Amino acid sequence: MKKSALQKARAAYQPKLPVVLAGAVRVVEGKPTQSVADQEEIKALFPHTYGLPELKFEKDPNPGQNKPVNVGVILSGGQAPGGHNVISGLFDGIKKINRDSHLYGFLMGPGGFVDHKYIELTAPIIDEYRNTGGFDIIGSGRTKLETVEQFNSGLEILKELGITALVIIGGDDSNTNAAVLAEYYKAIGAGVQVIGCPKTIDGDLKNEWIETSFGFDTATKVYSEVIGNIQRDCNSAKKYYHFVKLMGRSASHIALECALQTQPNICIISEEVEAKNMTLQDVVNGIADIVAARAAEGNNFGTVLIPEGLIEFIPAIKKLIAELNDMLAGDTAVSSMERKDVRAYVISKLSAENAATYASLPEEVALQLSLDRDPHGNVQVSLIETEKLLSAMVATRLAEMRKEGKYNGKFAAQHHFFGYEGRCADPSNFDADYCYALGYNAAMLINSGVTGYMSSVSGLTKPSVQWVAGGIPVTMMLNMERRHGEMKPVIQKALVRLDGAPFQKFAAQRDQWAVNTCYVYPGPIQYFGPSEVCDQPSMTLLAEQGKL
Ligand code: FBP
Repeated sequence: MKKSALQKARAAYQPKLPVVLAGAVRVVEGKPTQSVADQEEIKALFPHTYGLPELKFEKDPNPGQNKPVNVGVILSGGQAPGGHNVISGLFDGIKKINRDSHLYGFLMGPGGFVDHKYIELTAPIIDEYRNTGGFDIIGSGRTKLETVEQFNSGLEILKELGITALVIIGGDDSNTNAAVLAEYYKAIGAGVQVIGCPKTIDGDLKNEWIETSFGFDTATKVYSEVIGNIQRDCNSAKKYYHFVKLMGRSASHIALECALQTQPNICIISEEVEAKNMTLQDVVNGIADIVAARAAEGNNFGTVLIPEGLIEFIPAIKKLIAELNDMLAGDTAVSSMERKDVRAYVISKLSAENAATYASLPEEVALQLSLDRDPHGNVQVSLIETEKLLSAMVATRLAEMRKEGKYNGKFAAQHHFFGYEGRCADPSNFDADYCYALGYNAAMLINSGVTGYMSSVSGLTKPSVQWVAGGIPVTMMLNMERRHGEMKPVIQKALVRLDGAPFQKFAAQRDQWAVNTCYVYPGPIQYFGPSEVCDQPSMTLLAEQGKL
């Protein structure tokens, strides 16, 4: 395979392991733990893995001989920069334990585990992928690992390959499922340990013990680079408003981080829209007011960042989507109807309140909500082009304001959606080091014989050599939530906290960024050079740890 010059140079990068992991380690047990909420229910559901202690590693002055171990690894869900380094760290870790250890990768996500599709990951394969982006070493998939049939089918291949530990690299749902699998294997005496690693660019798998999920750092740096470039273009031509939608599914962490890095004129935070019970029109009016204020200063250009999940956080639209999901699930009429008739039909079926919300939406969006459904029959909110929806509504609002004599400017919009551009970028030094440490640490957890733990590396705003390594029982992060009509144990999704330092930093400056032009141009990720340029963690993490 032909390699770029950067790829070749980057292959030689040796991730910086925390000092504590550099030699032999021994485990130090903390106190028994409790789940974050619903302790009685979680304890009843996880009798074998509930209440385990937090673990920390320290250097072992008298290391003994370790037996070889066969380990399986699965990449689950959306790609995130650094996945290959988790796997190379895991590989190096189990080889350090014993040179005769073997690593098997299940292909295309949990589906490969259930269907027995795998490869052995040998040193030459691993070396091809060190410090690279993507999940292509074994592929990823979104099959949910949740039934006993799947667990038993997977166990067959584990037994066949002599695998006694499985590492699942995934987000909140995949790690919840990892906890259920760990409990099941322990309960039936399968002799298989299950260890999770926190992955997702969305940044919504974090809590007191897991400071960040991997991939967030690199993805947001890539998006911020491009937003910075757009801002420079915008400030040069001074003739466009750029509406930029940013991936991140529900939570607005990505948009917030990019705003802190680039200082756009406007950044919408879905969690704030929900907390203030805003309507879509309120959001639009807020943007239009800023456009008008800028126009009054002669500035007919600007940037607007929009989180992917915005629509679902607007309370009125959330209610509408819930009713549409129920209504359309059993409805075959809509899909066979002519497009021109859909709107009136849907309005006739909805409750008065939701019909009014639906009627207020632009034609295209209303149709998207009615016609595009996923295999479960749910509305596919992520397909809605919020950036175009908002700019069209802002244009309408500005026309009204012009008539009222409140606006006298020009408004021309450009639209962008950034998501896939950042999910497979070569990991930043932060993610390269963090991921390698997570994988290596997972190997140390396996060597300590534990199950139902998430690999935890903390102290992340310090230089990587000073990071602390250990394990957190996944049951500790669980609470009960309603999913598809049933109460289920799940890891709490971390949304943007309006009382948190990252949002507070943003809120304190946004009025100034709105009217004045305070753009910051972060430039591309740097892999070689001074540490202050190459090794900075995200501003979210710095703010959360009181260092911004
Ligand atoms: P994960 O939670 O699986 O890490 O998803 C990350 C993500 O990139 C989201 O930001 C986005 O909404 C989703 O995946 C898109 O996934 P897909 O490409 O499978 O539609």
